[in-house]
Amino acid sequence: MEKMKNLIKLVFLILGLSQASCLFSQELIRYDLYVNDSTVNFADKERRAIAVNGMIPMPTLTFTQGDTAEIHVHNLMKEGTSLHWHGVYLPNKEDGVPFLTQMPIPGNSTFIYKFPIIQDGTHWYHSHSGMQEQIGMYGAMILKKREDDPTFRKGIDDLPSIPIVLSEWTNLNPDNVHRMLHNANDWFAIKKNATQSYSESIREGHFKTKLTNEWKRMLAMDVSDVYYDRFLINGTSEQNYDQFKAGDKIRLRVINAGASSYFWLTYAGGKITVVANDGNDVEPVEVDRLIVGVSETYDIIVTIPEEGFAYEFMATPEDRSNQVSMYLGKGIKQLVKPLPKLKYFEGMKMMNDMMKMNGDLDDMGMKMSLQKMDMNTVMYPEIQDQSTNEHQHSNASHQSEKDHTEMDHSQMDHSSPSSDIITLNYGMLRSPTKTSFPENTKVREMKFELTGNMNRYVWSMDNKVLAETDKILIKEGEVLRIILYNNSMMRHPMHLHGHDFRVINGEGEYAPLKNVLDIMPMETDTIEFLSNAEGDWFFHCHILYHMMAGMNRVFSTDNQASNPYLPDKKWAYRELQKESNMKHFMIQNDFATNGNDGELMVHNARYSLTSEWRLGYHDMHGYEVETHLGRYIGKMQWFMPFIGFDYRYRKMDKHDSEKNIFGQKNSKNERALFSAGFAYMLPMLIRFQTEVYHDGNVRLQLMREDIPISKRLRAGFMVNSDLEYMGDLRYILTKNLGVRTHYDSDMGFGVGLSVNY
Ligand SMILES: [Cu+2]
Repeated sequence: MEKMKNLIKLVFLILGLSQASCLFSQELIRYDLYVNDSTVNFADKERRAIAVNGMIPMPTLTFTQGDTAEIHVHNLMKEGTSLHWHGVYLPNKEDGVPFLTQMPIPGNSTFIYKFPIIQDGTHWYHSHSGMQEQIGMYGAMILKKREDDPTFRKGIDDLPSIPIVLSEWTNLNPDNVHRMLHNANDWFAIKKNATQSYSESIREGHFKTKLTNEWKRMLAMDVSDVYYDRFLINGTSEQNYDQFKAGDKIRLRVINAGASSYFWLTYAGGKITVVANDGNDVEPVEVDRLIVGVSETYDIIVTIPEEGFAYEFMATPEDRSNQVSMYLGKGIKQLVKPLPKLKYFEGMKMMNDMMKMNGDLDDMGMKMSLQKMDMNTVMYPEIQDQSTNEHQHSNASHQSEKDHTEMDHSQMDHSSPSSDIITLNYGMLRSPTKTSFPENTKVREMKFELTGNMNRYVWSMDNKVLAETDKILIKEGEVLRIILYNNSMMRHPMHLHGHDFRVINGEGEYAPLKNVLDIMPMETDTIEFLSNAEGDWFFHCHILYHMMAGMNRVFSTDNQASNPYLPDKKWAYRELQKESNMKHFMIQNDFATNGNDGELMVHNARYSLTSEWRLGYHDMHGYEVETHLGRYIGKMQWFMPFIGFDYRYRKMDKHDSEKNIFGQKNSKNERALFSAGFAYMLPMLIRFQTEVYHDGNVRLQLMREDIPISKRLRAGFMVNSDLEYMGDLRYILTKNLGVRTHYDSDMGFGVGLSVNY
């Protein structure tokens, strides 16, 4: 009996061993991730964050191609969460998008993601729930290439490598950031010194530029929307790697895990060699610098030129408000020249030229694509100064006035000889292997215009937010060729889940593979992907505040099997739609010597409900409340029809009724009136409003708020056909507080504190 038992044991042992040897090539790699609330102090204030295994960024997950990943997510928080594996091919139910591929992982529960690793490359992972990514839920995911892989590149794939996770931090709650963006609050511009006010424009000789800008109904322009208190490289401000010697080559796996910032990469030790992008190999290409779009990854190689030095590798956010660094090597620090401040008015002038009166962009026949012609170059002093010198030189030798547009052209083109700085663009990426699809594959073409408006912070595709569109049905086996045109004033990093797409950049069969496409204003780019995975795949802008504002779509394969993690897909899709069309709330009140007036607003992508009130103490005794419910029409949302209700009660000594400019009598003491009308945004951002009340009275009104006089001083005025008028000046003290003085035809002169949220 005992012998029998031993024999059975032996058999099991042998079976076990053979299984183990089999697993050697296909290992099951398990990670346990504990997601928990945490407190951090990144910028002089204690703030709530979310840490995984106590870390921000989340721990780096490493797998080798052929492994099976098994990731146990233990949600120790009260709120739901999720993890999305960015750039990774996997079954749809493992993709980690709440309400699209699974239900949120409830608080105090564990969810297991399990999928085979069938690719290599630098990828990352992050929460796809609410604003959790912003407060810490991002981390590197490195998929190593096997040495016996035919695409293994000696001298590249065997170099020592360092993951670099770039991110930002704000002490503000990201929900509040989102709300402020939707309310066109210019606090971030004040913090960034990018108000572009009238007095600043005069000082810099750009008064006409500013006037034209407002004539075309634009607010101050910037390359990014949010002010950050701090930028982070692997969760800190500075890192040192002093183990490297002269001649060493290091592969940096750079991941932009920022919520809304692009980063410039520069290196003190010479050229940067780009070898992979979004986890896909590219033919090595040498550059002086490159910009990493939000959620993109770049693998780059840098060299230590000499012994005795620590070479700075710097990441600078696109708005150049700060920077973070890593030092490679040991010894005296070799610094990178920081990127000089942007010339905002030059950018404004460029935008003025491109903006048509109807809010569309006009590329003036330049056929821009693939980041090849970076219009923002007009704002870069480091390139402008260089090229100005050279132009002066060439002008002198030519002795003639050069064609102006041609000059601008060469200034904008990085690869032109007018600049010595070689900047990477998508046209320079080439896959080392063929990426073309099998012949006879059916190709379906789709076009999307990227649309949006800064004033109300609505971001959409074809002027529709996700809440206004159904899933886009696709078939497995077909190629989707997608033509994107960016008709908005900002760049957008468009990300596709679960697939890589080819970027059509002139490299033919060797077109590079990516899963994020940065598309600059006015550019047209073509991407194509083979639909080869069943399920619902998100396609969205990865600037998280643009995504939350509605700039997304879902590609959905037909005849899908049911998803065990998402029993009711129809209901879930409506939840997803709601998330990308949230209501935003704003309130302000002026506590002044002559009275009290304020406004409350609740609005989403299309609708707006506002209530304005005035309460007088002296000249006007009484109060009035005007409420309007309107719907914004068109891409630029300049036109808004509305219905309203107006209530007023007041005691006036002088006269019981007044006449408006049309001679209509206006009983002013007490009235409760319904109205209908519309508002329209005129050039110079003047709001024209007309409404008819149910007693037949008509009111026309012109109004302008927040004229930027100086960095912190705002002016405004109002006149209407009831012969009422108002003028005000407000000095902004903090995000929520200002000092305001105004003169009102009813309420008289007043000074007070203006409070806003
Ligand atoms: Cu965007």
